[in-house]
Amino acid sequence: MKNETKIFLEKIETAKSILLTAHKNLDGDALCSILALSQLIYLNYGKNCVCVYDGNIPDAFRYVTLRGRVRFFDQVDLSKPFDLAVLLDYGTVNNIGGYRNALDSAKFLVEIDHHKNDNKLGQLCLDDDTAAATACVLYNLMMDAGWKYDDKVLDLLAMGILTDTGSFKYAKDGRALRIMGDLVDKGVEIQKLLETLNNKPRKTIQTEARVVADAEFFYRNRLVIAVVDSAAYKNLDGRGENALALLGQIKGVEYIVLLKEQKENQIGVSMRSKTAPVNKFAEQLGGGGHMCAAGAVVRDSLENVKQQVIDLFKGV
Ligand SMILES: [Mn+2]
Repeated sequence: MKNETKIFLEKIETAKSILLTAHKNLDGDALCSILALSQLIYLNYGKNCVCVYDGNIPDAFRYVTLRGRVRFFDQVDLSKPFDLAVLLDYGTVNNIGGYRNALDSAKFLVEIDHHKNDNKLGQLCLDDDTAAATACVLYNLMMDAGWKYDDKVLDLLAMGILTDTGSFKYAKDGRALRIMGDLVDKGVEIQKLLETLNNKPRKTIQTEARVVADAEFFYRNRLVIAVVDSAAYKNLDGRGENALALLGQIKGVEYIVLLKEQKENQIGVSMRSKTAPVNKFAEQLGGGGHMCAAGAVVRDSLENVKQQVIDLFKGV
């Protein structure tokens, strides 16, 4: 067993109160990693963790197992310092929500992540920035610790991996697939899991379809930009993954950019690419991410941000 794992197990054993959280606006990996770890700690130590989030959880995840266990931070008493806090899948300190004080006041802070981050917050870092998902890091931890698990843990780990890798599109090596192979051998049914996500509001899908229909193409169709204005933004569920995926299916398109007017002068930028690195463009907008999936939030008007993006991709 790794030394870091040993330290983590000791901290769990002695903790009377444990807080689990992740980045703002939970995605599948963040949500499922929180829930899987809470269930592992319950199964192996009989302890109930407090699980909190800030921002939104997409409706599509409503039927994820144990979903009810994670609560909006403002509705939970976080005033008393926790013995142990675990921050999962957070990326950078900018992505931490209103529960930041509870992390700072915790007696011991552990982070479990797969994002590149030069400014780590954890006193103990169980990170692997080469892993395809935090759920992969958690699976390796579970195996290293020799923890017992149940079907819920397996489903949650599988869901985290499936959503964060875009059903393995973003897996850069075979490790995520080998982990999934083991999860399937242990009883996970991928089709059943994916079916639980087909649960989006009608207005979401119809908004995404309209956004796709109105998309604009640049640089010999290499770049496509789709825009969600503030009125349409209310209808989105998650990041507009369907719009990004549909536009990516177009012949000749390499870069897909979705601009979302979250509020006046605050534009969420989601970027995808088929093969070329896109995170370098996101970084120039003050954001970051992975090779083929990145993003940023820019405080400017929709028009200005759109022009910035067009300029940024000049020459591609
Ligand atoms: Mn992740």
